[in-house]
Amino acid sequence: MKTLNRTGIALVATLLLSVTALASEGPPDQHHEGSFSAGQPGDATKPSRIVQVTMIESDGKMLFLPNRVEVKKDEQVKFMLRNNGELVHEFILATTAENLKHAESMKKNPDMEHDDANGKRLAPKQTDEIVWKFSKAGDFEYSCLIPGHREAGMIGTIVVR
Ligand SMILES: [Cu+2]
Repeated sequence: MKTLNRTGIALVATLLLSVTALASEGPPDQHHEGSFSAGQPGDATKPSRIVQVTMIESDGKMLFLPNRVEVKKDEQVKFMLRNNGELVHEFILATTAENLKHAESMKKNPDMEHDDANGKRLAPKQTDEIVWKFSKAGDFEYSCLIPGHREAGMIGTIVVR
């Protein structure tokens, strides 16, 4: 019986190892790897323009204040984030196309955690910050990708010229 148990444990351990190996050999999860669609992570030792962004809930809507930010190409911005709502919210900086794709995958996995250079998840009353260098010109956005929140109004536009 003891031998059998040991064999069983060894089998489970082997299976776990194979699963882990498969997971790490799979294609990289796009939003957690390498390049970012809206520019690049900033350098906190260099000067940044401060932009305060507050997350609020009001009359059934969920909003970012402000919901539009204009940036000069190659400008570095420090987003000072504050969640003033009663719910958890996110701030994910990307192109609209990337955020929509990401939102689809969050519908399948709503508890997906974000602690990427281009995104933060904030508990109610929590503050956080993101330093970002807008090295690409174009139209970008910040959005909360928790299912239903983007639809409720949590989108902000970023114009980089
Ligand atoms: Cu939200």
